[in-house]
Amino acid sequence: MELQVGNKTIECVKGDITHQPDCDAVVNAANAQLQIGGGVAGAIHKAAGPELARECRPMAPISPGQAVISGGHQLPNEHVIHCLGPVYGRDKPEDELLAQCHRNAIDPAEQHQLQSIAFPALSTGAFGYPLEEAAPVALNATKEALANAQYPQHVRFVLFGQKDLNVFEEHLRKL
Ligand code: AR6
Repeated sequence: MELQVGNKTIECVKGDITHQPDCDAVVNAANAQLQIGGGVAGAIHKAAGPELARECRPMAPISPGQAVISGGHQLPNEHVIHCLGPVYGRDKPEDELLAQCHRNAIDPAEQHQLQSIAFPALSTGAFGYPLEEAAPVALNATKEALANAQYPQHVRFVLFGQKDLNVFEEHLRKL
């Protein structure tokens, strides 16, 4: 499902964040050290190869809400934008930090003039943010950031399961 926001589009799909070859960048649900982890970070580092962790080392550590950009290495994408989402119940206020992640991920896309970026549902796995709460925060922050930027033109949210996709689509309709 896709929503037109001004001259930009926000799309929600079911899929794997490492299989988005038509996007200029994918967003990593990173850890503070920007090293291989579980979930999205595990899949992205595995697909990108060990050079990704090597490139990221000098940029670490990052703090909740922050985003940094690297090359995509063996991924089909030119760049990876690494975001550290808030740990639910620990990094507060969670909603503001999660919104910051989305705004801060769009900043480097603007600087590098990237047409399209793909986000996973940041913080909703190991970091415990309930997906139903995270979806409106992620979508609203993205919509606002896109309104103030020239790039990216297209943002895709890649959800791992049908249930998660349904929740994102429900909130996308309300935007
Ligand atoms: N493609 C798309 N979505 C995925 C994929 C995938 N390949 N794999 C998992 N998801 P998580 P976080 C979904 O845990 O909560 C790591 O260990 C998953 O179902 O990757 O921000 C890092 O090292 C969930 O909805 O990220 C950090 O320490 C969402 O992506 C920590 O976990 C995010 O799950 C980050 O935790």
